[in-house]
Amino acid sequence: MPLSKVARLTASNMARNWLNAPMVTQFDDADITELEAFRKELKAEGEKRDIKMTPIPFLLKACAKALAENPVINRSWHSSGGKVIQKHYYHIGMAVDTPRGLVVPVIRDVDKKGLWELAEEAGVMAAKARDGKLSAADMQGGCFSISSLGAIGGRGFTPIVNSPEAGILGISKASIQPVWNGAEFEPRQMLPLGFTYDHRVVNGADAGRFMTYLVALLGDIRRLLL
Ligand code: CAO
Repeated sequence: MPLSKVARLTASNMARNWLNAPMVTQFDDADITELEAFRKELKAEGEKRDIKMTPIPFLLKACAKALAENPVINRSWHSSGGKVIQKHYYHIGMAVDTPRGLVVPVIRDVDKKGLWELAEEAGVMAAKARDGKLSAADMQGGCFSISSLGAIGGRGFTPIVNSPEAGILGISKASIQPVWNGAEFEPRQMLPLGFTYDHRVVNGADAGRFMTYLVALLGDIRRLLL
C-alpha cells in the first residue's frame, strides 16, 4: 500500500534518528495520586471554561521546569560534531496520533503558560493535527518532546528521540499500585515514565538527575511554584 506523506516523513525521520543518535531509555514511576485528585477538582471549572484538563498540561509544565533545572537536557548535538547548542527557551513537542500518521506539534514557551492555557493549547493543537491543519511552523523549533500512550494502555515503551532534540518522555498508563510507606502498603496512583536521551549530549547521571527531579515534581506539584 502506498504511504501517506506524513507516514513517509515519519519513517525517514525515525530511521535517521535511530541510526544517528545513540539512545538510552531510563524508567521510573511518578506517584500522581495528589496530582490526579487536584485534576479531578478542576473538572467542573473545566466544563465552564470548555477546556479538558487531562494529565498532559501537568506533564508539559513539569518537563519545562525539569529542563530549566537540568539544562544539559535542553541541548542539541551540533552536526559539526565539535559542539552542542544550549537552549534557553522551553518549546515542547507533543506526539499526536492521527488517521494520516504521527505528527508532533510544538507548544511554545511552556514555562510562561499556566495549566489552563496549556490544556487549551494542547487541545487546539491535537484537533488541528487530527484535521490535518498543522502548518510546518507548528511542528518546528521544539527542545524536547512528550509522547503519551496513557489513554491507550501499556506499562512502558522506549520512545525515539526527535532529533535534534536530546530527550523525549514516553508516558504510559497510570494504575493503582501498592506502595510501601515505611509501615504498610498504601494504594497509590503510579504513572510509568520512560525517558529516552541522546547519549552524545546527555550522560546517564544527567538523565538520572533529570528523571528523579521530574518524578519528584509530579509527586508534589506544589514544587512547580518553587
Ligand atoms: N494514564 C491513565 N489515564 C490517562 C493517562 C495516563 N497516563 N493519560 C490520559 N489518561 C486519560 C485522560 O485523563 C482521559 O480520561 P478522563 O476523560 O477521565 O480525564 C482519557 O485518558 C483520554 O485522554 P485524551 O486522549 O483526551 O487526552 P490525552 O491528553 O491523554 O492525549 C494526545 C492527548 C494528543 C497525546 C493523544 O490523543 C494521542 O494522540 N496520543 C498518542 C501519541 C502517540 O501516538 N505516541 C506514540 C508516538 S511514537 O509512535
